[in-house]
Order: sequence, then C-alpha cells, then structure tokens
Amino acid sequence: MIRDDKSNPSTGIRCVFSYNGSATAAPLLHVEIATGQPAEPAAAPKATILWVSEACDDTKDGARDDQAWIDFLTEQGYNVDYRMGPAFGNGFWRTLDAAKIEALNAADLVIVSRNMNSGEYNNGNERDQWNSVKTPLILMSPHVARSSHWKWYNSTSIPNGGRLMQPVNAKHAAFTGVTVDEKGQIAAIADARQFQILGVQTVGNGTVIAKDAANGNAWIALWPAGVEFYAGAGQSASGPRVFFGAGTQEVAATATAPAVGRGELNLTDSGKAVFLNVLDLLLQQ
Ligand SMILES: [Ca+2]
Ligand SMILES: [Ca+2]
Repeated sequence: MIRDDKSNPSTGIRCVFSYNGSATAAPLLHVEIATGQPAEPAAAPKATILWVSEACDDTKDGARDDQAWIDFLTEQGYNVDYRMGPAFGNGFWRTLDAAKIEALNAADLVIVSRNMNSGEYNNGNERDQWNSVKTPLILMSPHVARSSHWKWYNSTSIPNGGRLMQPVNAKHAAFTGVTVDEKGQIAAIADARQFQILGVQTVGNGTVIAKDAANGNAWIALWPAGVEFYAGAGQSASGPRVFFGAGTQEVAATATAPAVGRGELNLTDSGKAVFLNVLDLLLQQ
C-alpha cells in the first residue's frame, strides 16, 4: 500500500491498481518515469490567516490603508482571508453571527489589524464573542485591548511607541534570527509616523515579550488561553492571545504633508522578522 503524505502531497502522474491473487502470480511493480513533471512534491499549503479590519481608507487613495500587510503575508506564502464589508471604514467583522464566529474558529490564526474603529467591536456582547474565539489571535490595536473594551490590560492608556524594541528575554523564540544592536535592542519601526502600544509595563496574568526601550511600556504581550487577563478583568480568552503594537495612527493631510493611513505597515525588516516569529509561535499552538 502506498500512501501520499497529506501534509506534503505529491503532484504529477500516479497510477495504482489493486491485485487480488496469489503472491507468485502478482505483477511486478511497474514504475514509469514521466518527463516534464515536477521533480519535487508540492510544498505543503501554508496556514490560513483571517485578517480582521475596518478597511478604512483614510488616505483616500481607493485602497485599504492596511493592504501592505496583506501583501507582505501573502508574499510569505500564507493564505490571507480578507473580507470586505459594505464600504471602506465599515468592516465585514463589525457585526458577528454564528457563521462568522464559525469562520473565526476555523482559521489557523486571526489577526486584528490596527485599521480599526474600536467601539464598533465592543457593542453588546461582542467583547465576550471575540474573547471566546478559540483560534490564536494577534491584535495590533491597543484601543481594542483596553480595559474599556476587550479587557486585556488594566488601563485605557495608549501611548505612542518608540523606534527601539527591547526584548524582555533575548532568547525568546520571538527574537530568533533577528538583528539587534549593541544594546540588544531592535530597530523595529521604519519611519517617524505615530503608532501606539500599551500604556502599562506589566499585563496582569499575561507575559510581556518586548517593551519600548525608552520607557518600558508593553509592546508585545502574550496571554495563554483560559487565564483571566488580569485580576478583576472577568475576561479570559478561549485561545492564545498576543498584542503586537504596529500599524500607523491615521493623520489627516495638511497643506505640506499627505495623509497617513490607518494601520499602514510600518515595520522594518527586523520588525517584520519578529512579527513572523510571533506568528509562527501562535501557529504551533
Ligand atoms: Ca488608502
Ligand atoms: Ca459591532
């Protein structure tokens, strides 16, 4: 019996027939070499990432401001599922129903973009619904993580992040292969545009993975499934959760400067390497 490896399926010509008879009369194994066929088995399909976004186009160029994230992850070979809502700035996931929750739970990973209107994801029992998603989830909008919203950290403070990321533990898998400077810090942000992180240095029952080198504010944090985010939160998640501060703060155009979009990709190659490591970390859970 020959089995194909489902996680690494072969391609090209295969021919198998069954033989029912005595061993001595069994036909010899017949191998045919077909030219022009792929020499290697097809690569295993990469994970499906469900991208949750408001699809705001604050730059008014006719494209979602966080499109570069989709392109970046697609280039890495991921299947990125990015569903449009009725209009720019009115995301598909703004309202939930049973089918949408099923889709969230069926993905390999959910990423909630910085391209957000946080209040629209906290109506009614939406906090419970989002925290109940079993799939690992990365959130890039601190606005959504606040104690007034999904209750991941015990503050509503959302300060701007700096340019230098300080790993809490340099040996953590988030930093494997990532370039650091002589102080062990990572130049993670590509430009001077504003973005926000968590206005706390600790995250209750979660773990801070990286902090802002300038002031110690939490930049990347992880909460395991089933653990109250912080004492008194009254909320836990049904799958692992990571906050990763990235994606620009929107700024209106001025006479001298163009508009900055909401949740534009603002990571350097080093920052992207950390992001991909964190993504791998969650996909292995
Ligand atoms: Ca845009
Ligand atoms: Ca809503």
